[in-house]
Amino acid sequence: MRNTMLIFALLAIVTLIGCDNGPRPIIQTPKGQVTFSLNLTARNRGISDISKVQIIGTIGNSEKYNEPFVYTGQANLTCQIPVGNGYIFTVNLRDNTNKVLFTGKSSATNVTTEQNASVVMTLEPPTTDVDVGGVIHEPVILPIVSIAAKSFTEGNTTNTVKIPVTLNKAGTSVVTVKYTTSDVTTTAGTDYTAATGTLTFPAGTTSQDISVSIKGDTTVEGNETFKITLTEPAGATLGAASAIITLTNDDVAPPALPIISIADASFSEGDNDNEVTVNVTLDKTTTKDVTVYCDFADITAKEWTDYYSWASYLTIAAGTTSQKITITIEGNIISESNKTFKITLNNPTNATIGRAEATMTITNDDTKPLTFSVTSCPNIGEFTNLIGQCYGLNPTDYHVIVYIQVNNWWIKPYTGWPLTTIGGNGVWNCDVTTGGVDSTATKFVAFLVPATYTSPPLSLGGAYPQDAADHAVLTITIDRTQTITLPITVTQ
Ligand SMILES: [Ca+2]
Ligand SMILES: [Ca+2]
Ligand SMILES: [Ca+2]
Ligand SMILES: [Ca+2]
Repeated sequence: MRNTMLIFALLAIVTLIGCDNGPRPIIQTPKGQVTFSLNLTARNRGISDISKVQIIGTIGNSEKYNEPFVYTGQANLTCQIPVGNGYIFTVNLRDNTNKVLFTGKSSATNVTTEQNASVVMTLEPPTTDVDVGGVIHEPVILPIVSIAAKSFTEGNTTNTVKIPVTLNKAGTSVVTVKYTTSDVTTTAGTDYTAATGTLTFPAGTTSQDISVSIKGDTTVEGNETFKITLTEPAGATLGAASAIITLTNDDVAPPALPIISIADASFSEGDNDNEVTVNVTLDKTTTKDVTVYCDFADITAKEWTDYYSWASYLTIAAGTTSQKITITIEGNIISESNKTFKITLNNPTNATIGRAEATMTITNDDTKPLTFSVTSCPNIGEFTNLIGQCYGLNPTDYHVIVYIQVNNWWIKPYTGWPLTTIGGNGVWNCDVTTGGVDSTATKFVAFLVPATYTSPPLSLGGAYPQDAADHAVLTITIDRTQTITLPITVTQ
């Protein structure tokens, strides 16, 4: 049976309208806005019986909203409701005794929908005289303002970079947001100029740039970072509120200079002057010629006695890694200790010095016993010299005395200079045909004698030089009438 109080037809228009009355934290606690329109129609009867309207919103069993209104006959009742999935709201129409006349109840509604949604309300008790329904409008969601990390090549001079700040959607009104820079690994004023300000997004725009002046240089350094922070948005809410800005290094250190070095070396002395070489090396090639000054200094060896070279600049050509120093080793036959000298490198160009000093060792190779030899002997009638070799002595400590026998007379080929000196390499060389019939001599005798000995004049008649023989350390006698096999060697 129809309730006699239902003398009117109620048309409840439930409308969520946009809440664009200024910025609100929509994302965190979004709300829609509901307008109830109570429209009296021809079917309405006894509308004055309705004195209150109550709107109750629930999600599940949880009541989220409960708002009573005094009904004064207006067509529209506006209220805000929270947003949520499965939202159900109820409209109670009461009389002045607070008795519920009708209850309109919606089905579950997703109030966060981005789409406008129709809401159908079922009245209790059922009636065909009252229509209840409406539309849910999407809540107004402010744009989200964000900034993203960005990298810029530093450059070598001051330059301006632009860092975009974006809205996820265009606002319907002007959006502003403040920004400021702060150091992370950069130093403001050195790496960039600190910046602060306010960005303004005209309605309908979604991007604005922050300009920052970057102080590029040519110093080799790591990447550096600073931060930009957004604050105090107006007409928008903050999304990613800060971002790291990276200034990437674009400076490369020049390649390191090659390292120039010299290593220790040793040489067998030999018995004569002989050239040896020592390498000066680079650890890598270079595109430029490298020069370095090489100097010599005695340690136990004596320059010009045991070795010689010339201090000078040495060049290692571009693309190569070594060059030789040539040194002359002055060999002798003297048994002696190893001797050393050093080579130093200094004043390099296009290189840095690694090992600057090296010790050169002249190793002794004179180990033979006292030895006296004839290595070359002219035959009868020839005019070449009698030549020999000594070892195991200091040549300055000995002389060689040579006599020849001609027609059974012993004579000295050199009457004024009877002593033949021994060369530094032990070689001695005596002209045995200084005049007359010397080339017909049938015998030679050579005495190795101390340098302190001087042979006396031969006795008249050409007797054998017995005094020299008595002072000789070693003696070689050659009979040129016999077959001679060279060398002839005697040792002590
Ligand atoms: Ca740079
Ligand atoms: Ca730099
Ligand atoms: Ca030697
Ligand atoms: Ca020697």
